[in-house]
Amino acid sequence: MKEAEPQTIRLTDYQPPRYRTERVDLHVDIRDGETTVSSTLKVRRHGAAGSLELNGDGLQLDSVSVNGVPLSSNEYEATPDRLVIHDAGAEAEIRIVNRIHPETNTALMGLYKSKTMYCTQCEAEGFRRITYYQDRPDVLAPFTTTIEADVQRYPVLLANGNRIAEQVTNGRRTVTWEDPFPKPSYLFALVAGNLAHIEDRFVTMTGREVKLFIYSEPHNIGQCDYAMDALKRSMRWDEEVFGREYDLDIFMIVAVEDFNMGAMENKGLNVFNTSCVLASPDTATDLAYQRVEAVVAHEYFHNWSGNRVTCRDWFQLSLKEGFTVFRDAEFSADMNSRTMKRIEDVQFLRSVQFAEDAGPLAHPVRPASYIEISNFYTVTIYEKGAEVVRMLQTLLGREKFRRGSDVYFSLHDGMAATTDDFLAAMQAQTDIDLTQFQRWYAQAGTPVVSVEAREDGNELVLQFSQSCPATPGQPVKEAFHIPMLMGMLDARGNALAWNKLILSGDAHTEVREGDLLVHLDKPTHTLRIKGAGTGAVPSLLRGFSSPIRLEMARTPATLAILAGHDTDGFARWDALQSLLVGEISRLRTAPGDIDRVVIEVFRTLLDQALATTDADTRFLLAAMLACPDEAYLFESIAPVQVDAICDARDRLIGSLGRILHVQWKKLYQISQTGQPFSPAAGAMAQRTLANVALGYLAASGNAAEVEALLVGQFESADNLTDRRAALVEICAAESLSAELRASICQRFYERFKAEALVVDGWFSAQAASRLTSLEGMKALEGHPAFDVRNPNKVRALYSAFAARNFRVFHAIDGSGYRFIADCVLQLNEFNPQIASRLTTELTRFRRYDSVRQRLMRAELERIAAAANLSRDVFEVVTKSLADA
Ligand code: B3K
Ligand code: ZN
Repeated sequence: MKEAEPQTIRLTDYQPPRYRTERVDLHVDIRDGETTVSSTLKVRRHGAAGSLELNGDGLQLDSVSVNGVPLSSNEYEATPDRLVIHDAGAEAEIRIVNRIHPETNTALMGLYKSKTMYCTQCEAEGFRRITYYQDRPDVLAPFTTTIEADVQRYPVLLANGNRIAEQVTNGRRTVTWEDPFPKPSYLFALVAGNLAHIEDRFVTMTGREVKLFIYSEPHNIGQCDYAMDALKRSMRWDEEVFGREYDLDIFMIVAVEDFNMGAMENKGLNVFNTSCVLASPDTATDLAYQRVEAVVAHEYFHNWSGNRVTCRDWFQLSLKEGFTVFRDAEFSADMNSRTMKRIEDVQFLRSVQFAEDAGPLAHPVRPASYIEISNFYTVTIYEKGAEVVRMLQTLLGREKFRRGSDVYFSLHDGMAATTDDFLAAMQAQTDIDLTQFQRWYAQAGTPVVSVEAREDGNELVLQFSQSCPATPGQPVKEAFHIPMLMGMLDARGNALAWNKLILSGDAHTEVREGDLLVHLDKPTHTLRIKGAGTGAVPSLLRGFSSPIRLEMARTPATLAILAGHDTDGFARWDALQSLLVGEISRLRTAPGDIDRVVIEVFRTLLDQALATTDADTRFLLAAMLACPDEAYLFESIAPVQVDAICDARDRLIGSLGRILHVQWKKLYQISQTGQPFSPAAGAMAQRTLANVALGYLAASGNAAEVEALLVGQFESADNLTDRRAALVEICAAESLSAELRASICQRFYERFKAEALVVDGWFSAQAASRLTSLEGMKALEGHPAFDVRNPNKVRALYSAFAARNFRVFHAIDGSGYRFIADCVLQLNEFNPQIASRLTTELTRFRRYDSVRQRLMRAELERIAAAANLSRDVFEVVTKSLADA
């Protein structure tokens, strides 16, 4: 263990800081092997007399003085992790000099070296690895930062704010940056390197000109244009949709190769993982283009939701993350296909967040305690947090929601706020009482809404009941306020208008944009609908109006009506998902053919796909025709029998491929555009559809056909989406010889070995293939391109294996689990955050059979027993093991 007994931090213990920091002046002197940080802090006490306590993490103190007078040893106490000044008086100027070693900083938190450049990552608690400071989000101050470094090797020196001075003396360049906006230390950033850049400009809604820069290492600069375009679109969109204008005169993005996550919203100086900036047709898939667009927007949007209004403490993390994910999702929906974006987000939420909510690490959107805050950058805080914001928009309606957002920003500008403040700003706009809604922030777990439908004379009666499973520390849940959007179809699938139907029952309802909004706020509700006719079909949870599991017995025929006819695209997709999950579940134990209903729905959808040229429709049909992935099936079918579910899924895909072979072929052919690559939605939709067809054809053709198809696409593709889709199929195609698979892999590697991100995709395509055994994994681990110190490589190899190579990871002899546990132990030595992330792959044991449960737990126990366990990994393993 890092510290003797890791402390639990609790929301109920929150105390405001004793001292405010009014100014920060930093001087960072970068030299080979050692960097010296001099920090001048103007502090003022507001509260009772007492010591000034500053956080550190592995620091080496040189000197500390107060108001120009060096402190003697009895006036302060310093360790690498803490500096306490016993009496700093009512106001003081504190000067601290300390040394750090970025070159050996492998945790990638604080100031570290990535390839040839120096960069920082401070959220959540990395600033304390740079200098002693009150490293907490409710201490806000304007910063001035001076960086000094060798002029030849580090000609570009960047920090937050506007550049105010620059000079070169004796081969050293010194640049000073001033950030006038008070900010918490987690938003601090600096970069030093020999970087290339592209430049552009943006004129804001009030006519101010902002200079835009994207920096990267010189060999990557040709791949930054798409990110710049996305940045300008984000800036305009935030003005138009949320009324938010950018505030500084300059906005910079820097692309870094070694980065623990996607990107970071430091004020005026966003630092990005290269994977979220770089894009070119040959080196980025459509998914990567979309991710670049979304992450550029997300970090930019943080300038208001996170930076101008920040979090009071880390329990409020979802205040900025949930809201900003909601904002970036709306942006992506406006830029591309709204339905497609919603489907993708729900898919992710259901397979990853629902699993978290059902496992030992379940926590509320506003957690009540943590050991290591880095462990709380979770799908619950981000994605479920965004769903909570979306529900508020559904409840209030768009207009009032926007007013609430305006009020929130103006009331809390320049301050640190809480989720309660956000809710209060929304409450002020509506008569709906949001008191109960607050439970979405406080209670963990995914609510289940069961619906029973029956016809009673000429009425359709819907009986709703809600419940929520126990989660760690929360055995009993109180009812949530669940907004349920619904539509009605008659027995033939025609839409029925709510104003023609007569409603009664005990649920409060209102009509919203054509849908019925039902407020489910009690354990049970009854809704009676008159006038829909016999056999009418309710379309529930339209647009996925709340993050719940819907349980309702529906026949394949009913689901087929919804999938074929519903006017809500999301609901069509969702109905088909239910139909397919049901079918796969049935096929696990039934040897016979697949259900005719499924085949007929697919036949109809394929006909529709062949007939349309509309991008939105193509996206929707591509999503519908794709079989639910294993992660979602594991979430939906209990108990999880890994092999049986994977086999049943393969059987379904193979059968649909064979039975509808002619249509798949036609669809594949007409989807070949013959046009040069474009990242526009229309072309993307076409590629998506073609590659869905490719998957079915690869699963069903004879060996020669499959080889011709896959190798043909692999060779002729003019973009990475198509080439990689072929590679993925080739890696998984049992009908191809091992030699052929290996030689294609080798050719791919030879062609792209200079492109680190493409090589990442090459690693993950192999790691996720069922044909890659543990020996194969070890060979990849030993490949010269693999680098365990680079988080992107770790994710590409280990996480892809654990999260997607279901059969090998879950091998019944426990070898897959052992392999990942060994990786965790190795990573724990130098990068706790990445180690901790990988550990979570072993924590969902409860849903597997007893043999696998035992094997997974044994590996967690082995990790728990290791010496030098980081706080990050410690928290994950102990919480998981406690939840037997
Ligand atoms: N706020 C950062 C995440 C920081 C993670 C720290 N372990 C990126 C983002 O959500 O925009
Ligand atoms: Zn964020």
